Amino acid sequence: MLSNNNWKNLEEIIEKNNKFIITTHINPDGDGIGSELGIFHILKKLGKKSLIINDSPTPEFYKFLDPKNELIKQYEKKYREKLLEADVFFLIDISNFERLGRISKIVKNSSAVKVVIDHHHSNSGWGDVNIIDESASASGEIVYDLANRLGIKIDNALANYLYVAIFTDTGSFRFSNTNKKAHFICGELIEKGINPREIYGNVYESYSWERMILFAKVLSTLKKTAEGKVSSIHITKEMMKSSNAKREDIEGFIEYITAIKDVEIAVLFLELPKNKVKVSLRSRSKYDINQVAEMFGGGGHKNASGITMQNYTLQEAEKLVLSRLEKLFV
Ligand SMILES: [Mn+2]
Repeated sequence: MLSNNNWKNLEEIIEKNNKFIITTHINPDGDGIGSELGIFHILKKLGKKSLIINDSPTPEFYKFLDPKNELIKQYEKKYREKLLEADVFFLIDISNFERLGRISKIVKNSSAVKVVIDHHHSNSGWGDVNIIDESASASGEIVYDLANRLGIKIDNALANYLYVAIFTDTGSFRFSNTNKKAHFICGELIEKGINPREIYGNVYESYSWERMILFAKVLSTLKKTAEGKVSSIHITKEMMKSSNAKREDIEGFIEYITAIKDVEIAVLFLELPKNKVKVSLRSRSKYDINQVAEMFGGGGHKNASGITMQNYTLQEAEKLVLSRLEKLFV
Protein backbone atom coordinates (compact mmCIF):
# COMPACT_ATOMS: atom_id res chain seq x y z
CA MET A 1 0.00 0.00 0.00
CA LEU A 2 1.10 3.52 -0.61
CA SER A 3 2.25 5.78 2.15
CA ASN A 4 1.57 9.49 2.30
CA ASN A 5 5.24 10.13 2.61
CA ASN A 6 5.85 8.86 -0.88
CA TRP A 7 3.16 11.13 -2.26
CA LYS A 8 4.72 14.08 -0.49
CA ASN A 9 8.16 13.20 -1.82
CA LEU A 10 6.74 12.96 -5.29
CA GLU A 11 5.18 16.42 -5.15
CA GLU A 12 8.52 17.82 -4.05
CA ILE A 13 10.44 15.95 -6.72
CA ILE A 14 8.19 17.31 -9.43
CA GLU A 15 8.55 20.83 -8.12
CA LYS A 16 12.34 20.74 -7.85
CA ASN A 17 13.26 19.09 -11.13
CA ASN A 18 13.00 19.87 -14.80
CA LYS A 19 14.07 16.94 -16.95
CA PHE A 20 11.56 14.15 -16.73
CA ILE A 21 11.54 10.90 -18.66
CA ILE A 22 8.43 8.75 -18.59
CA THR A 23 8.46 5.12 -19.63
CA THR A 24 6.62 1.82 -19.30
CA HIS A 25 7.24 -1.88 -19.86
CA ILE A 26 8.14 -3.63 -23.11
CA ASN A 27 5.13 -4.48 -25.29
CA PRO A 28 3.10 -1.74 -23.59
CA ASP A 29 -0.60 -2.17 -22.90
CA GLY A 30 -3.40 0.35 -22.55
CA ASP A 31 -2.60 1.00 -18.91
CA GLY A 32 1.06 1.67 -19.64
CA ILE A 33 0.36 3.98 -22.57
CA GLY A 34 -2.63 5.75 -21.00
CA SER A 35 -0.83 6.27 -17.69
CA GLU A 36 2.35 7.64 -19.21
CA LEU A 37 0.40 10.05 -21.38
CA GLY A 38 -1.47 11.03 -18.21
CA ILE A 39 1.78 11.82 -16.37
CA PHE A 40 3.07 13.72 -19.42
CA HIS A 41 -0.12 15.79 -19.45
CA ILE A 42 0.04 16.52 -15.72
CA LEU A 43 3.67 17.63 -15.94
CA LYS A 44 2.85 19.83 -18.91
CA LYS A 45 0.07 21.52 -16.95
CA LEU A 46 2.63 22.20 -14.22
CA GLY A 47 4.91 23.83 -16.76
CA LYS A 48 7.36 20.92 -16.73
CA LYS A 49 8.92 19.42 -19.81
CA SER A 50 8.97 15.67 -20.15
CA LEU A 51 9.62 13.02 -22.73
CA ILE A 52 7.96 9.63 -23.11
CA ILE A 53 10.45 7.04 -24.35
CA ASN A 54 9.48 3.38 -24.61
CA ASP A 55 11.43 0.33 -25.69
CA SER A 56 8.63 -1.01 -27.88
CA PRO A 57 6.47 0.71 -30.49
CA THR A 58 2.98 1.86 -29.58
CA PRO A 59 0.46 -0.82 -30.63
CA GLU A 60 -1.73 0.25 -33.57
CA PHE A 61 -4.91 0.29 -31.51
CA TYR A 62 -3.54 2.83 -29.03
CA LYS A 63 -2.23 5.21 -31.68
CA PHE A 64 -5.42 7.26 -31.59
CA LEU A 65 -4.17 8.62 -28.25
CA ASP A 66 -1.16 10.12 -30.02
CA PRO A 67 -2.52 10.66 -33.53
CA LYS A 68 0.29 12.90 -34.76
CA ASN A 69 2.84 10.51 -33.38
CA GLU A 70 4.56 13.28 -31.46
CA LEU A 71 4.15 12.40 -27.79
CA ILE A 72 5.47 8.86 -27.50
CA LYS A 73 8.98 8.13 -28.78
CA GLN A 74 10.32 4.70 -29.41
CA TYR A 75 13.85 4.27 -28.13
CA GLU A 76 16.64 4.94 -30.63
CA LYS A 77 20.30 5.80 -30.08
CA LYS A 78 19.55 9.50 -30.51
CA TYR A 79 17.58 9.49 -27.24
CA ARG A 80 20.48 8.13 -25.24
CA GLU A 81 21.68 11.61 -24.28
CA LYS A 82 18.20 12.57 -23.12
CA LEU A 83 18.05 9.50 -20.91
CA LEU A 84 21.49 10.21 -19.48
CA GLU A 85 20.56 13.82 -18.73
CA ALA A 86 17.31 13.01 -16.93
CA ASP A 87 16.64 14.30 -13.42
CA VAL A 88 13.69 12.02 -12.84
CA PHE A 89 12.38 8.78 -14.33
CA PHE A 90 8.74 7.90 -14.08
CA LEU A 91 8.57 4.11 -14.40
CA ILE A 92 4.97 3.15 -14.91
CA ASP A 93 3.23 -0.21 -14.51
CA ILE A 94 6.52 -2.15 -14.16
CA SER A 95 7.66 -4.41 -11.38
CA ASN A 96 11.35 -4.75 -12.31
CA PHE A 97 14.24 -3.28 -14.33
CA GLU A 98 14.28 -6.04 -16.93
CA ARG A 99 10.81 -5.10 -18.16
CA LEU A 100 12.24 -1.76 -19.35
CA GLY A 101 13.85 -3.51 -22.30
CA ARG A 102 16.71 -1.72 -24.03
CA ILE A 103 16.67 1.32 -21.74
CA SER A 104 16.89 -0.79 -18.60
CA LYS A 105 20.67 -0.46 -18.23
CA ILE A 106 20.70 3.32 -18.59
CA VAL A 107 17.92 3.68 -16.03
CA LYS A 108 19.58 1.27 -13.64
CA ASN A 109 22.93 3.08 -13.77
CA SER A 110 21.44 6.56 -13.67
CA SER A 111 21.60 8.72 -10.57
CA ALA A 112 18.27 10.31 -11.50
CA VAL A 113 15.36 9.89 -9.09
CA LYS A 114 13.35 6.80 -9.97
CA VAL A 115 9.65 7.10 -9.35
CA VAL A 116 7.77 3.82 -9.62
CA ILE A 117 4.01 3.96 -10.09
CA ASP A 118 2.40 0.54 -10.19
CA HIS A 119 -0.34 -1.77 -9.00
CA HIS A 120 1.32 -5.18 -9.44
CA HIS A 121 1.45 -7.53 -6.48
CA SER A 122 4.96 -8.58 -7.50
CA ASN A 123 6.33 -5.04 -7.21
CA SER A 124 8.75 -4.92 -4.30
CA GLY A 125 9.26 -1.16 -4.51
CA TRP A 126 12.40 -0.91 -6.61
CA GLY A 127 12.34 2.86 -7.09
CA ASP A 128 13.59 5.74 -4.95
CA VAL A 129 9.98 6.82 -4.59
CA ASN A 130 7.33 4.13 -4.86
CA ILE A 131 3.66 4.66 -5.27
CA ILE A 132 2.42 1.13 -5.43
CA ASP A 133 -1.21 0.47 -4.76
CA GLU A 134 -2.16 -3.16 -5.13
CA SER A 135 -5.81 -2.32 -4.63
CA ALA A 136 -5.80 -0.05 -7.68
CA SER A 137 -7.42 -1.57 -10.76
CA ALA A 138 -4.81 0.05 -12.99
CA SER A 139 -1.78 2.31 -12.76
CA GLY A 140 -4.07 4.87 -14.40
CA GLU A 141 -6.06 5.00 -11.18
CA ILE A 142 -2.93 6.16 -9.33
CA VAL A 143 -2.27 8.76 -12.02
CA TYR A 144 -5.84 10.01 -11.49
CA ASP A 145 -5.07 10.36 -7.76
CA LEU A 146 -1.89 12.22 -8.62
CA ALA A 147 -3.77 14.70 -10.80
CA ASN A 148 -6.20 15.37 -7.97
CA ARG A 149 -3.48 15.76 -5.37
CA LEU A 150 -1.68 18.28 -7.54
CA GLY A 151 -4.90 20.14 -8.26
CA ILE A 152 -4.74 19.45 -11.99
CA LYS A 153 -8.06 19.92 -13.74
CA ILE A 154 -9.04 16.80 -15.65
CA ASP A 155 -9.73 17.98 -19.17
CA ASN A 156 -10.90 15.90 -22.11
CA ALA A 157 -7.42 14.76 -23.16
CA LEU A 158 -6.43 13.60 -19.69
CA ALA A 159 -9.83 11.95 -19.27
CA ASN A 160 -9.26 9.96 -22.47
CA TYR A 161 -5.82 8.75 -21.35
CA LEU A 162 -7.03 7.66 -17.94
CA TYR A 163 -10.16 6.00 -19.27
CA VAL A 164 -8.12 3.89 -21.69
CA ALA A 165 -5.77 2.89 -18.85
CA ILE A 166 -8.56 1.73 -16.57
CA PHE A 167 -10.99 0.27 -19.06
CA THR A 168 -8.34 -1.84 -20.80
CA ASP A 169 -6.65 -3.06 -17.60
CA THR A 170 -9.99 -4.20 -16.17
CA GLY A 171 -10.80 -6.03 -19.44
CA SER A 172 -13.64 -3.61 -20.10
CA PHE A 173 -14.74 -3.82 -16.45
CA ARG A 174 -14.96 -7.58 -16.27
CA PHE A 175 -11.74 -8.77 -14.59
CA SER A 176 -11.61 -9.30 -10.84
CA ASN A 177 -9.65 -6.06 -10.35
CA THR A 178 -12.77 -4.14 -11.40
CA ASN A 179 -13.88 -2.26 -8.32
CA LYS A 180 -16.02 0.60 -7.13
CA LYS A 181 -13.25 3.13 -7.54
CA ALA A 182 -12.58 2.10 -11.14
CA HIS A 183 -16.24 2.67 -11.99
CA PHE A 184 -16.38 5.86 -9.97
CA ILE A 185 -13.36 7.35 -11.73
CA CYS A 186 -14.62 6.31 -15.16
CA GLY A 187 -18.00 7.86 -14.33
CA GLU A 188 -16.18 11.11 -13.61
CA LEU A 189 -14.24 10.81 -16.85
CA ILE A 190 -17.47 10.36 -18.81
CA GLU A 191 -18.69 13.54 -17.17
CA LYS A 192 -15.60 15.26 -18.59
CA GLY A 193 -16.87 14.40 -22.04
CA ILE A 194 -15.12 11.21 -23.12
CA ASN A 195 -17.04 8.85 -25.37
CA PRO A 196 -16.87 5.22 -24.13
CA ARG A 197 -18.39 3.82 -27.33
CA GLU A 198 -15.85 5.60 -29.50
CA ILE A 199 -12.91 4.60 -27.30
CA TYR A 200 -14.06 0.98 -27.30
CA GLY A 201 -14.24 1.05 -31.08
CA ASN A 202 -10.76 2.54 -31.36
CA VAL A 203 -9.20 -0.05 -29.10
CA TYR A 204 -11.13 -3.24 -29.76
CA GLU A 205 -12.72 -2.91 -33.15
CA SER A 206 -9.62 -2.32 -35.18
CA TYR A 207 -8.31 -5.82 -35.72
CA SER A 208 -5.83 -6.31 -38.51
CA TRP A 209 -6.36 -9.11 -41.04
CA GLU A 210 -2.99 -10.51 -39.98
CA ARG A 211 -4.34 -10.87 -36.47
CA MET A 212 -7.33 -12.88 -37.64
CA ILE A 213 -5.24 -15.12 -39.91
CA LEU A 214 -2.94 -15.82 -36.97
CA PHE A 215 -5.92 -16.40 -34.69
CA ALA A 216 -7.31 -19.05 -37.02
CA LYS A 217 -4.01 -20.95 -36.77
CA VAL A 218 -3.76 -20.47 -33.01
CA LEU A 219 -7.28 -21.73 -32.35
CA SER A 220 -6.41 -24.99 -34.07
CA THR A 221 -3.89 -25.62 -31.25
CA LEU A 222 -6.59 -25.44 -28.57
CA LYS A 223 -6.47 -28.24 -26.06
CA LYS A 224 -7.82 -29.08 -22.64
CA THR A 225 -6.18 -30.66 -19.62
CA ALA A 226 -7.37 -31.41 -16.09
CA GLU A 227 -10.68 -32.58 -17.52
CA GLY A 228 -11.38 -29.28 -19.17
CA LYS A 229 -10.50 -27.11 -16.19
CA VAL A 230 -7.39 -25.91 -18.01
CA SER A 231 -7.43 -24.70 -21.60
CA SER A 232 -4.33 -23.84 -23.57
CA ILE A 233 -3.16 -22.58 -26.93
CA HIS A 234 0.26 -21.96 -28.38
CA ILE A 235 1.87 -19.74 -30.99
CA THR A 236 5.00 -20.84 -32.81
CA LYS A 237 7.52 -18.55 -34.46
CA GLU A 238 6.47 -20.08 -37.76
CA MET A 239 2.82 -19.15 -37.19
CA MET A 240 3.80 -15.55 -36.49
CA LYS A 241 5.90 -15.44 -39.62
CA SER A 242 3.48 -17.09 -42.02
CA SER A 243 0.59 -14.88 -40.94
CA ASN A 244 2.79 -11.77 -41.01
CA ALA A 245 1.39 -10.79 -37.60
CA LYS A 246 2.93 -8.40 -35.10
CA ARG A 247 3.43 -9.11 -31.44
CA GLU A 248 0.57 -6.77 -30.51
CA ASP A 249 -1.82 -8.85 -32.66
CA ILE A 250 -1.79 -11.51 -29.94
CA GLU A 251 -3.42 -9.30 -27.35
CA GLY A 252 -6.73 -10.73 -26.18
CA PHE A 253 -6.32 -14.26 -27.61
CA ILE A 254 -6.14 -15.79 -24.17
CA GLU A 255 -9.40 -14.18 -23.10
CA TYR A 256 -11.29 -16.24 -25.69
CA ILE A 257 -10.15 -19.52 -24.21
CA THR A 258 -10.68 -18.29 -20.65
CA ALA A 259 -14.35 -17.91 -21.59
CA ILE A 260 -14.92 -21.60 -22.34
CA LYS A 261 -17.50 -23.13 -20.01
CA ASP A 262 -15.98 -24.84 -16.93
CA VAL A 263 -12.47 -23.59 -17.72
CA GLU A 264 -10.79 -22.28 -14.56
CA ILE A 265 -7.34 -21.53 -15.94
CA ALA A 266 -6.25 -20.56 -19.45
CA VAL A 267 -2.70 -20.59 -20.75
CA LEU A 268 -1.05 -19.18 -23.83
CA PHE A 269 2.46 -20.31 -24.82
CA LEU A 270 4.33 -18.02 -27.16
CA GLU A 271 7.53 -19.30 -28.74
CA LEU A 272 10.23 -16.60 -28.85
CA PRO A 273 13.70 -16.55 -30.43
CA LYS A 274 16.67 -18.05 -28.57
CA ASN A 275 14.75 -20.85 -26.88
CA LYS A 276 12.55 -18.58 -24.84
CA VAL A 277 8.88 -19.15 -24.21
CA LYS A 278 6.50 -16.50 -22.91
CA VAL A 279 3.69 -18.02 -20.88
CA SER A 280 0.54 -16.03 -20.16
CA LEU A 281 -1.81 -17.30 -17.47
CA ARG A 282 -5.38 -16.34 -16.65
CA SER A 283 -7.54 -17.62 -13.86
CA ARG A 284 -11.24 -17.14 -13.83
CA SER A 285 -11.80 -16.90 -10.12
CA LYS A 286 -10.53 -18.75 -7.09
CA TYR A 287 -7.21 -20.06 -8.36
CA ASP A 288 -4.18 -17.89 -7.66
CA ILE A 289 -2.13 -18.49 -10.78
CA ASN A 290 0.38 -15.87 -9.68
CA GLN A 291 1.67 -18.46 -7.21
CA VAL A 292 2.27 -20.84 -10.09
CA ALA A 293 3.96 -18.10 -12.15
CA GLU A 294 6.24 -17.26 -9.24
CA MET A 295 7.39 -20.88 -9.02
CA PHE A 296 8.85 -20.40 -12.49
CA GLY A 297 10.26 -16.96 -11.77
CA GLY A 298 7.33 -15.04 -13.25
CA GLY A 299 4.79 -12.75 -11.70
CA GLY A 300 1.77 -10.48 -12.06
CA HIS A 301 -1.63 -10.58 -10.45
CA LYS A 302 -3.71 -13.32 -8.82
CA ASN A 303 -5.90 -13.75 -11.90
CA ALA A 304 -3.50 -12.67 -14.63
CA SER A 305 0.16 -13.48 -14.56
CA GLY A 306 3.06 -14.39 -16.82
CA ILE A 307 6.37 -16.20 -17.06
CA THR A 308 9.30 -15.91 -19.43
CA MET A 309 10.98 -19.29 -19.58
CA GLN A 310 14.61 -19.40 -20.74
CA ASN A 311 16.21 -22.39 -22.42
CA TYR A 312 13.00 -24.31 -23.05
CA THR A 313 11.48 -25.49 -26.26
CA LEU A 314 7.81 -24.76 -26.70
CA GLN A 315 6.96 -28.42 -26.09
CA GLU A 316 9.03 -28.59 -22.90
CA ALA A 317 7.51 -25.41 -21.50
CA GLU A 318 4.00 -26.64 -22.27
CA LYS A 319 4.57 -29.97 -20.64
CA LEU A 320 6.11 -28.49 -17.51
CA VAL A 321 3.57 -25.71 -16.90
CA LEU A 322 0.51 -27.79 -17.75
CA SER A 323 1.56 -30.64 -15.49
CA ARG A 324 2.08 -28.12 -12.67
CA LEU A 325 -1.39 -26.70 -13.26
CA GLU A 326 -2.96 -30.17 -13.35
CA LYS A 327 -1.75 -30.66 -9.77
CA LEU A 328 -4.08 -27.87 -8.66
CA PHE A 329 -7.02 -30.07 -9.53
CA VAL A 330 -6.14 -33.41 -7.93
MN1 LIG B 1 -1.54 -2.21 -15.31
